[in-house]
Amino acid sequence: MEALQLFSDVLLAQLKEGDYVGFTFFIGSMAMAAATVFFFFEMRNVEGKWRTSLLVSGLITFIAAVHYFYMRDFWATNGTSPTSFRYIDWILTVPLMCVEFYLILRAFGAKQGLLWRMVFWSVWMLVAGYLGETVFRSQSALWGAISTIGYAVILYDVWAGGAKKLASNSNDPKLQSAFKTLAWFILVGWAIYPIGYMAIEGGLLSGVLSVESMDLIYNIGDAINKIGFGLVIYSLAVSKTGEKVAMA
Ligand SMILES: *C/C=C(C)/C=C/C=C(C)/C=C/C1=C(C)CCCC1(C)C
Repeated sequence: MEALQLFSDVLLAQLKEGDYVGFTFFIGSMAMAAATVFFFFEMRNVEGKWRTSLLVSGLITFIAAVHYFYMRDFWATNGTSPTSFRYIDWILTVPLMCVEFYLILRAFGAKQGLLWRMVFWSVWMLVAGYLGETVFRSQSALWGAISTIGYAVILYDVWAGGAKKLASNSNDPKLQSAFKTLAWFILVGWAIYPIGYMAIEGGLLSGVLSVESMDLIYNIGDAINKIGFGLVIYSLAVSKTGEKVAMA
């Protein structure tokens, strides 16, 4: 019996009553998995090049789903932040979100340089954030500021820089409005993460937020950004496919 109990303790993630952070890890893992099935199945309902965009959306939620299953168990077992899993997930999925931008802007002459620029600064942002949460946790504010430089460059690019200029060159209102929505995701949706980060001991919001709320906030951010971002692309793909069918 004892062996059996041990077995179930190890293999089955425990969800304790009132563990709201744990709830969001469970919900997150299922939501990411369900979104993945949706994006992959819908690929056959859209035309040509939009399939690649849906594929990338599905890859983003797939990678997140796998990490959420690990993070969920890590949290349930240890009651601490699964920081490494979190950042491995982000370092794969955030550059893929940059790929989504690039795929949309390619029709307006986006060069690969735009993609690499965005990928570089997103990796910068995440590496600095990781260092601030782990190795240099007592200096998390400094590393948060270094990370924010990367975030600011990306924001500049999509709101005022090269990416924005390409999008305004287009005469396609559907594309422009999808681009605009994605730019809002980066401005508002991505800003959720630094709020969670500031809950670290000694961080700017540590007096207001408990350190556990960091994971809660990250989980909410992930659901909004990964699934929401994918849905914007999905609806663009569907409406562009409709246009093509109407023309034929
Ligand atoms: C799917 C995951 C996404 C979209 C993750 C995005 C993460 C960020 C925008 C993180 C940003 C951070 C800062 C701007 C400063 C503090 C450290 C970070 C890494 C939390």
